[in-house]
Amino acid sequence: MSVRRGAAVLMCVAMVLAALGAARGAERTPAETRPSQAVTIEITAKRFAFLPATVEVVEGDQVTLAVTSGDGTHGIEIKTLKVKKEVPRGGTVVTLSFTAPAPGTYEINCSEYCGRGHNDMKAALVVSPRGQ
Ligand SMILES: [Cu+2]
Repeated sequence: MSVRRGAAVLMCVAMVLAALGAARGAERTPAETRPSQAVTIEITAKRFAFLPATVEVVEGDQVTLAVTSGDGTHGIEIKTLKVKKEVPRGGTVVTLSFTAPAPGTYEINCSEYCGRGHNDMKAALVVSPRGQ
């Protein structure tokens, strides 16, 4: 086999593999994905908890947390996602927006010292896989 011919054969193999890959990708789309959604979840921060304590979203969703304080100043932070906002006293709504990351559980914590229970003031962001 000449070098040239060998190259042509390799090219054909590559093209067939690429076509197979594309076909497989197309098959997978309807079963495993649904369109991402914009979701807004209201959260109240109050000494020393967040309500709800579990926030459930789906991977890839455009999530907005609308947070208000039920008493003094708090903060809301999801360290893994590098998002953080202060939540002032007086009921002002603070929004925190992000794209829901890979499935798993992420800790939400209070980022402003608010008293004795501050270190225990946590909630969970639970991200489930798409298409379920
Ligand atoms: Cu706090």
